[in-house]
Amino acid sequence: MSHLHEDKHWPRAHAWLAGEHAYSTQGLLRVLGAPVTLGSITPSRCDLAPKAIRDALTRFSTFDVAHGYDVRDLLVEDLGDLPVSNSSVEDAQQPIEQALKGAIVSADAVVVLGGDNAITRPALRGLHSNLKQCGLLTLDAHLDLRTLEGELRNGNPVRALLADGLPGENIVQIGIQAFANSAAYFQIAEDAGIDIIPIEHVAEKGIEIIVERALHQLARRVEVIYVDLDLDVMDRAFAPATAGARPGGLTPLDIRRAAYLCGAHPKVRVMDLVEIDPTRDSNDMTAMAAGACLLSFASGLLGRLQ
Ligand SMILES: [Mn+2]
Repeated sequence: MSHLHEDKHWPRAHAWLAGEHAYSTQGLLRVLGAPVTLGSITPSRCDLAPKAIRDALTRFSTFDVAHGYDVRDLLVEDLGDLPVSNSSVEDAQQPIEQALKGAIVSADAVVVLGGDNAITRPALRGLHSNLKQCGLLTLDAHLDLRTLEGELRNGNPVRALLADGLPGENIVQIGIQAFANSAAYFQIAEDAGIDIIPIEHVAEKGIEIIVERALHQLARRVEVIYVDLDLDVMDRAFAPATAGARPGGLTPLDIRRAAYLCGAHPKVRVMDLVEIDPTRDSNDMTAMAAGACLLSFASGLLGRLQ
């Protein structure tokens, strides 16, 4: 990164992720890459996303002005990427589940860098042995409840988790888009007791109230919460690197605020960032939005630890 102007008074977020931190630190955040790409219904290069997100952090500082936290006060350990970029989703299940089981031990939280949305099922399964004690909060344009006839894909991780025994009442889905889901799959959600919050409701109430309510609702039922942040929940204008984003979605600021609140909540143990194909990105805007969410989650975690 020698082309970047270096200023010792302006520490960069990529250096923090690489291990540079304040003299004394609090807590532990682990970061794990899961570059699965073969689950994508639209052929993708989501395997390139972990590197694109890490690279995007060269453009960010470590200081969150709004909350007064510097993420350099939080210890972070980057575990690197799992060797799953050429694996089928089926073959990637075990390595991702096992890696999550290891990563969560003695860490306050883990951020998983996808990869396509197929990583959410094994990552959540690695979080807790009893799915009845797990909550799932998705920020996603899609229900991800497609049929399990055929293969595990990025379109059916939530359906697979229901089949695994995750109770529908333990799932809240925020940002679901019109004309991006079918009536048949919406009926599956209804029958399972999943709480669906369409994008229109988020626009009306504001993202912070919606996320706070969802976390509160889940926290009453479960011990741990998994957050699946599919970047396609953003407006298509902000998320060119995702195949599935629709016109009329969330802004980068909305998802960053959501990530802060998730980081701050004591029961949130994992957040994933999925569906970025850097070869489709424009001006790195989707990768930068994801990088900002990683940093805001870390800032929220500092808030949690105070
Ligand atoms: Mn999704």
